[in-house]
Amino acid sequence: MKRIIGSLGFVALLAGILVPLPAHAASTRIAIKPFALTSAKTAATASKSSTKPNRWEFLLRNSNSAGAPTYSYTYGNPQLGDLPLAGDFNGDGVWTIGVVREDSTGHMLWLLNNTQHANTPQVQFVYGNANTDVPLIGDWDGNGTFTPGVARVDDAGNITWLLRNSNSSGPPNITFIWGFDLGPLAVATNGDWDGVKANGQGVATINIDQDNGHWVWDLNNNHDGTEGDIPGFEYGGVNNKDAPIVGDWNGDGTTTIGVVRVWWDGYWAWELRDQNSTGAPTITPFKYGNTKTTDIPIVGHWAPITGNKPADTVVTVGVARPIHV
Ligand SMILES: [Ca+2]
Ligand SMILES: [Ca+2]
Ligand SMILES: [Ca+2]
Ligand SMILES: [Ca+2]
Repeated sequence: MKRIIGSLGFVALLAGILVPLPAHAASTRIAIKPFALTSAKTAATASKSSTKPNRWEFLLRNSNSAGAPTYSYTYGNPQLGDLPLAGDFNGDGVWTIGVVREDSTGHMLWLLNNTQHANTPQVQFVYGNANTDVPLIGDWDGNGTFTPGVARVDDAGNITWLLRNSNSSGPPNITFIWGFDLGPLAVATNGDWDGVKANGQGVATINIDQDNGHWVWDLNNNHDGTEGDIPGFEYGGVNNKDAPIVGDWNGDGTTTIGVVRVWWDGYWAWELRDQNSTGAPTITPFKYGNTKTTDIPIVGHWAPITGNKPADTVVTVGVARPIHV
């Protein structure tokens, strides 16, 4: 999987996890990798093999506020390059954990769980190419089940989105070209930006405005190549070391924007907004997770379904932390 390194070492996300877009063309591979993975690898290299991080520890909290994790458990292995992700893979309303791993043939192996705390993958399949694609997971058809997709950038920088509607190996059900990769700090993500379930989750690119260092969010609702579904806008930026993150923070059915900011003390500060537009955070900023332990921010609806709206659809915080067990 292509990932960002770059001078800022930036991350971004797939439905729940920060994953960057590849730089264009394989030729100049500006070593792209989420900084947390990079840090984990660096730490692993510097330490004895017996103490290299060999598990992701998931620390998930049922509230967008500072405090202790509601759930904590380990799954996946950073040494194998596992990229953590989260989604509702079986459509029961609860988001759970998975990882994407490069297999021996250069493809992406998806190892997903449908229950919190599961130690072994309950669903696994191969989808996408590790060397060319950025993995995404989303509810592309709006039926409530999250399934795989990839963003593939060609040599000209055009992005092809290849989305599949079932958690199994096979061809994409939806393919379209949209967006342009502006460089190694670009980000691919997805969400239900318009709150219209019938057209499912759309995709998005988030690029840096080279003049002012702000993130520019470009959201597509409808799986076609037309521009301007939601006019581009700015939120967050590299000057504050912000990593973009998206979620339905208020449970109204619409996925909106946010950033996690590296605070002076090394903690992640979450600045989440309930509208897809420029403006201030609408949720009181809070700290959760720590860059010093190389936590990767990850979000989802972790709590059991209770029959209460909007509580049943609110997306809340979490981190994946590389540890040694
Ligand atoms: Ca589920
Ligand atoms: Ca679906
Ligand atoms: Ca939609
Ligand atoms: Ca919302």
